[in-house]
Amino acid sequence: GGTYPYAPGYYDDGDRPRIVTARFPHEDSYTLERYHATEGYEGLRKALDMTPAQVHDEVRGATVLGRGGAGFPAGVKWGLMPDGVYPRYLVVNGDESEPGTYKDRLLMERDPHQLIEGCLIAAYAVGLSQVFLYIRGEMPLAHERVATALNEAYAAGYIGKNILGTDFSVDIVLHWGAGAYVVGEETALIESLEGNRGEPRLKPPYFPAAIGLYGKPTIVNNVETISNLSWIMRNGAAEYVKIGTETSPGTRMVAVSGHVKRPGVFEIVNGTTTFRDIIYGEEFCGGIRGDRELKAFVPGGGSAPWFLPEQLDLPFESRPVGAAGSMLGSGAVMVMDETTDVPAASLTLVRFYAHESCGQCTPCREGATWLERILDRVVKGHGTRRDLDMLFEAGRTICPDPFPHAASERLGLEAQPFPFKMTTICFVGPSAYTAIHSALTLFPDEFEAKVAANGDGPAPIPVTVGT
Ligand code: L3W
Repeated sequence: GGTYPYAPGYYDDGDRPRIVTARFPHEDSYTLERYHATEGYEGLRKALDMTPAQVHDEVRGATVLGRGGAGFPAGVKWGLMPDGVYPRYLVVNGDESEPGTYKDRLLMERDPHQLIEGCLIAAYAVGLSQVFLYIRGEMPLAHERVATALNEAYAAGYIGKNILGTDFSVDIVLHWGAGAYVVGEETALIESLEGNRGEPRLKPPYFPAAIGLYGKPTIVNNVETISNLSWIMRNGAAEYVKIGTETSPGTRMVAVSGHVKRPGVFEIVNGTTTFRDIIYGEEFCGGIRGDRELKAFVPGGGSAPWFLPEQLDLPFESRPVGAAGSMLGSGAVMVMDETTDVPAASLTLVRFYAHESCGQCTPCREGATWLERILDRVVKGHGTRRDLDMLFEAGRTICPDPFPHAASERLGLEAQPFPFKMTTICFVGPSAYTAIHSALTLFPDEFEAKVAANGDGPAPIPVTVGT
């Protein structure tokens, strides 16, 4: 266990509904004692009084959109497991590593019993008896708190054989990751759990729901998604959908970093809270540090296309590609003020993805590294105009149709439909290009200024394919 040199703040002020962070203000929010004093395990008791199908219906009715990035509804995902195939598994993805994202860590550190109760509710609903909790290796406190909570829950009869005197039995295994971003991708996580290299599997045709861990039906859900289940069982889906909007019900954990006065994690109402509220609202980030101007922001984790100040009034919605024209992925907002060196900021992101490429797909392994090297040259003032073209060319080998973003129209770019084309198995490669694509198309002058002194550079070498 231990503490962190940098502990992100969680801010509780302001009058708004709390679903997953309701216990956070208590110093001892992670203990079984506090959990019992605050309706803990009541959701499980309610679930056990219902049939599994009724519990599943309740979760389906709540439209809990997956909080890991894709926004796929949990209730629908559970229903995609083939009938009658056992054993089946629940894997909880706590391998949070998306740049700017640090919400699941707080949920594991501050309310581990809420997560465990959610696992039990899910296990009961879909008829499984084995859960794997996969926690990122760099989160020792989360690991310690979840491990302690698991031991407490076993001792109290919430986990194990004949839970609360019923014939429902579940085991929960804790697994500690070893520091690879790509293992947050669900099939790479499954490979890692099986003891293999953490490399994503091709999907489609086979999604984990049909063929997952050890070749068996497997549900992979994010920590925050599962953490909503206790509240839903206690209060009912009907109450849940009253919060937020019809397409994005409930709340969302948002982690804000960068040039704001108060970076931290906030539980916001889904679908109605705007980026302006989040960045400038007094109950959230309170504005840009030093009251400077906002230059751009990344709305949904490092993989998402960037937004400009003109997109501030868009609501935060748990949809993969909203009307907003960007993905709002993992709930991480990264804010850049007017002093930001945009090419350097995009290099920081590109470097991350290039470093984290698992190497399985050539376009990502080679392409992301090319992007990093070329951009590094540009940022250091050694690049030419040809390098800027090459960034697009190399990027297009990974992702021929980059994400649409709301600035497309303003810039005269054609909006691209989702899903975009990509030449890789998973999203790591395209994510490396997204940051560059956004930065280059939104702020071309900043790149031009870095290369102006060096001229056009060598002419492109003609390439003939297939001879
Ligand atoms: C059965 C079908 N299951 C889809 C399931 C699928 C998965 C879920 C969503 O990417 C995003 C990515 C990152 N039968 C199914 C089916 N499913 N069709 O639904 O699937 P998919 O492919 O849309 O997305 P994904 O692979 O889950 C996740 C983005 O998140 N991202 C990364 C976030 C990282 C973190 C973190 O570090 N914690 O959250 C950031 O935005 O780029 O777009 O379960 O099996 N026919």
